[in-house]
Amino acid sequence: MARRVPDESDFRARPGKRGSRPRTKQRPEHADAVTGFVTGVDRGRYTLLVGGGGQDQHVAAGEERTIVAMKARDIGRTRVVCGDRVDLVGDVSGDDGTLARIVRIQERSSVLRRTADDTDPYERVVVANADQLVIVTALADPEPRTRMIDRCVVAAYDAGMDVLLCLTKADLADPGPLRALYEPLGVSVVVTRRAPDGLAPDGWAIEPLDAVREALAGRTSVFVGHSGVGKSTLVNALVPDAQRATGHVNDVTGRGRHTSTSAVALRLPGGGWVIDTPGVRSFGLAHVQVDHLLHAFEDLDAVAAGCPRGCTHLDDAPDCALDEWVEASPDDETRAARAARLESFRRVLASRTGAA
Ligand SMILES: Nc1nc2c(ncn2[C@@H]2O[C@H](COP(=O)(O)OP(=O)(O)OP(=O)(O)O)[C@@H](O)[C@H]2O)c(=O)[nH]1
Ligand SMILES: [Mg+2]
Repeated sequence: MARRVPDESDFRARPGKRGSRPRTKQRPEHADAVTGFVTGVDRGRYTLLVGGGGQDQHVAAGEERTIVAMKARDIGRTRVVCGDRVDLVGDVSGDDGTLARIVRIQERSSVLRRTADDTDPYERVVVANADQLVIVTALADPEPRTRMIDRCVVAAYDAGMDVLLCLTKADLADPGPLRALYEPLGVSVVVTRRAPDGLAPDGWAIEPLDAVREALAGRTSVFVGHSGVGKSTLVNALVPDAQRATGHVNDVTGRGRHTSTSAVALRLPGGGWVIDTPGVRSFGLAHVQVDHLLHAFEDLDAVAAGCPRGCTHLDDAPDCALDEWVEASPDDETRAARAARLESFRRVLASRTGAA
């Protein structure tokens, strides 16, 4: 419900009802509220973790239990998302059939946002309080799209999150070229594959997991990427009782089936959280400031310092230092990599400024 400023009618029509509608005064304090960590959201019902041994970054000490809650009217339309820490009142026992109420969202350390496309004014908060964005990209099936990766990088930098690029399905294609494209940007890269038949006891396993585990340990990481790239498969490999449903990639369209439909946070053995999210087609950046874009491309940012004043950095920009940087490549391989990076930067830039 929208907050409303009281007007004359409030006072005339309801004399004597003083104090019954504290619209602009403080809301009830809910001093007895307990803290919960949102692990899932499904049609107005929130799954939360309450209590715990005090070892977890998101869960307060106390007897750990999973409870279900709805939003109280106090917080109006504000979206509560996976990863949020909230204050809860009402029945917080977690017993079957009980429903607690979320009365407050605690301050968020980070907010990952996206818009449907670059002109969409409506920005969605995807998850809260994550410190690392894991861009899950299949090396094949579906084909990798550097544009998507670049855009996720921008969204992560904009949200103040670190980036990990996880290249899956290395059993199907060589990770070399993508590695070469992203490692110079300072993005950490891990590569996983389906283990050859016979290696895994039940016939199907993802390897190697050590580097992935190390990169995720103790942190709150959100997995994003196109449908079918293997986000849920990887989560299942990392979290033994995750039981996330996984889907197939359509042979004809090369697209996944959008198997996962809502974000879910799962605790990693040994500490830390992973948040599995539904596959997205694109990552709209309407909410990102153009000025911030270049910062997300560290290598280009340094080069662009040599651009003429007011340079747009677009294709037709005269004397843009980024073009000179490609020209000055020491060999063909470098030239190809630089040209590809510049191209993807310009694509994002052009779509943000409407020049595309
Ligand atoms: N060959 C191969 N296939 C894989 C690998 N990882 C996952 N897959 C397959 O890719 C398909 C899609 O995997 P999912 O884990 O459902 O993909 P997702 O990213 O969670 O997809 P959405 O939930 O739709 O966003 C499944 O058929 C997996 O078995 C891999 O390393 N190699
Ligand atoms: Mg999935």
